[in-house]
Amino acid sequence: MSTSSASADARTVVSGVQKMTPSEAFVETLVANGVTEMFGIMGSAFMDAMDIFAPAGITLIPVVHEQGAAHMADGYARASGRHGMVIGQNGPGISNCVTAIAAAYWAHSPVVIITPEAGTGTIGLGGFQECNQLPMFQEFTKYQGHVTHPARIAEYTSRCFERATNDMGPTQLNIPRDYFYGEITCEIPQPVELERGAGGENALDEAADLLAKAKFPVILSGGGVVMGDAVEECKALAERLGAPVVNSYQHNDSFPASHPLWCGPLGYQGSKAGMKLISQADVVIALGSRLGPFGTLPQHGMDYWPKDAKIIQIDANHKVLGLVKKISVGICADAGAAATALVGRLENRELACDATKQERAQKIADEKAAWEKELDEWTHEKDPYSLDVIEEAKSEQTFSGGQYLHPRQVLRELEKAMPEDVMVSTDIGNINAVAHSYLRFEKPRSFFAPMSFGNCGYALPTIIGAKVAAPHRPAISYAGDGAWAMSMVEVLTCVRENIGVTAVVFHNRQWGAEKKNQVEFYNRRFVAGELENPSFAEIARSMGAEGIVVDKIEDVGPALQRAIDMQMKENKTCVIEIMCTRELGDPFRRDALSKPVRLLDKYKDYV
Ligand SMILES: Cc1ncc(C[n+]2csc(CCOP(=O)(O)OP(=O)(O)O)c2C)c(N)n1
Ligand SMILES: [Mg+2]
Repeated sequence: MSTSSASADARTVVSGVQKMTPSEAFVETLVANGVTEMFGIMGSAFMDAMDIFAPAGITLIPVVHEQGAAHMADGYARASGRHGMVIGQNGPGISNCVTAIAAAYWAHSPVVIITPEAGTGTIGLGGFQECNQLPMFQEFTKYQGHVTHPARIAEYTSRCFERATNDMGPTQLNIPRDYFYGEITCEIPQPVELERGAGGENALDEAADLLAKAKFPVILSGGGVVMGDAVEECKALAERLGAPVVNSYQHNDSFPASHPLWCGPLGYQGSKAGMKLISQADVVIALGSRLGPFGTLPQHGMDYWPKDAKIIQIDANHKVLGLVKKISVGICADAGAAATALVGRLENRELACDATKQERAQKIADEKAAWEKELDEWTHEKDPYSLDVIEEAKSEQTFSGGQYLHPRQVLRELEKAMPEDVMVSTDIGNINAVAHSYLRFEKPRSFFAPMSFGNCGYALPTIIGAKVAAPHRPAISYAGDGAWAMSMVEVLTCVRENIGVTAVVFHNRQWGAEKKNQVEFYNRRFVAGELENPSFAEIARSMGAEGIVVDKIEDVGPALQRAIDMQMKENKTCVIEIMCTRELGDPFRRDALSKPVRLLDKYKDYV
């Protein structure tokens, strides 16, 4: 990767009102906001600005497909906390980004997408690559700055940066391509940072009173704890209360897994220990969480959400307070500042739960031990479909002459072999979902899952962006064979740009997650679910990366170790293709599917 070794001069922003071109004003505003890398594919629409990226200390990392670029910007933002940048050619280059910007929106990532558009002289005439680029993103952006005059380009650019971090989500900067040219007089705005604070005094007092009376308080640590760098503050609150801490869905990195109070994630394929403990809560502190509807669905046959508990919800976005779950107190605040304010209010106070701190600690330890034991013993899925395909697999050989492996065993082996300080991205799919039970982290900004938009093809480009932001950290992506094929072209980006990542592909020859719905609800009538693939390790090698096929359980850990060595020592990308049986964990959308009803005679057998 060609990282910017920009001189101090390149990074010094011009000050005061000056004459410059709009391209210069745009690029200087990028510098003022700390931009050093952007992802995208070049195009004539912004070539005048791109031409001066290098002397400004900005590297444009060229990708294979713009969806990849926008996911990379998301991964970059999630790993670093800084803005993630994506740019592309007007029309198709920009429309290619829509899915990934939607994903970034639901990950609350401060991504700025630069969308150069058709020139003002021809807009509306149906010219080349002309389309209205604002409606495409209006659902998935916090702000859309459309440059209305070349002299205002710096102002709009700057506002996009501010809104992306202050409103926590992608923003769009739409620039008619002719507005890069000319001569303007302007001043480059200095970024304005928002200090969120601890929330209203009354709400904090009320919350502290609830906590003082609580007998079994539980903390749900959400994405706000990750984004607000508030793990230490969350820990202090948890320790004062002796409260179990569960991670909100897909935020497994919101509390250190080695901490005695950590109980694992809620939601789909989450931790039974966490679910059992939160079900006993009389007060829940949702710290930095919107309490998204998918994240607290029943799981493992347990409807664990404590319906009678008092809920204290703390979030930086006031619009999510009480939106999904009924709450007793809502606090609009920075997660860390609010947690600290609560600890302060509880400091010299006798709490109802103080008397049972030991007892509760024991209960937490027991539940965790029971869950670990269950995971150790849960070597394969046990539903009738899975048992059938496991039986079938016994008489089959993989293309490399080995055996198909049980996904759960593979996931446990990967967990054991995880390097320190690892970053992991996951995709959407059955094995990736089951992986939630096995992905544990010590620090925030380590886990990047596709969140609520839930698009297949997320993991590889996202981890590439994360790796660019944090080159010193090992970076691993997980994907099923279906999702992998959607995104694997970006291996070329890794090879071309010398970015080393490790990609684990669970090769089970099917669109498994959706097939499991056909098993549970459609009497195993499989439609369009089978995938006969070539070897993904071989494809990786032909792209110039490394590839390892794993078809023996004892090879899983060593393969990961080898790939991480390649990544960290040689910047080399390696695809680990793990041959898995077709067995499948619990289905995704039990909440949204029901057994089919057919009224027409013609379809009567399809029930
Ligand atoms: C872009 C996109 N298309 C389709 C889906 C629907 N979908 C969800 S999971 C899934 C199957 C994933 O298969 P694979 O990646 O092979 O993983 P597996 O379930 O087999 O482990 C599909 C098609 C989706 N979430 N995103
Ligand atoms: Mg699959």
